[in-house]
Amino acid sequence: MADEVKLFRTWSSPYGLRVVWALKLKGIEFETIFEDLANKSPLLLQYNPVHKKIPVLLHKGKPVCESLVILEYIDETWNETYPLLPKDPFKKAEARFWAKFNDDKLFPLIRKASLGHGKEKEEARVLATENLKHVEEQLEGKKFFGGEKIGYLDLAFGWMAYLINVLEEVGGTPLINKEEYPRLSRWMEIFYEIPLFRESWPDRDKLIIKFQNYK
Ligand SMILES: N[C@@H](CCC(=O)N[C@@H](CS)C(=O)NCC(=O)O)C(=O)O
Repeated sequence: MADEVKLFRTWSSPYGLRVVWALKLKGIEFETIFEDLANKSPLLLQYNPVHKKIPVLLHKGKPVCESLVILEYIDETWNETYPLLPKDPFKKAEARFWAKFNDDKLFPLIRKASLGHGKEKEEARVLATENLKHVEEQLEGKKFFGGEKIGYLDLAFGWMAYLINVLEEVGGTPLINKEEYPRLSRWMEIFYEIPLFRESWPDRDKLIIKFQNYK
């Protein structure tokens, strides 16, 4: 393999899948190393000694950690094919802002709204539905968060296309419906059907069991 690209990830991690999608969009060949997080490999601990988390991208022997950082690394390293981030500094800042909002706020809220219990779960559900409105607004007049083509922000939000309905089912907490979130619902359908990503979707039944166990 000319460029020596390896990706440490798990079968289900949304952070790992972001990187898979970015590599596929760029047409980069890579080897996947599946980690068991209950028994992390010495290589994972060596390459990500700070957080000890997947994903890790290894490029020519050098590790890059944190999925959003990895997306930017991929975009800058293979910059002649399929741009992920906008060129315009303001649009780039906006994309980074919403990706950070997703990781710091939205995803944790949705997990709590689905997998939490009691008052904490209900409070998270209310906040999650409020915050999902911001996401819905980002799609106004656009097919993708990136505009006419999938971009960095689509990859950051990509977990929703396969995980939201699993979390809704496990938590018994409906979050997204076509009436309140028409653009986001449509985007989730389109994203899920992208032929390039089809092979990457984790098995839904396995995900249900995984999150039931969390709960
Ligand atoms: N902010 C990190 C989050 C990555 C993350 O949370 N990875 C989880 C799997 S989904 C992990 O490796 N967890 C192992 C652990 O916490 O020990 C990123 O964007 O890469």
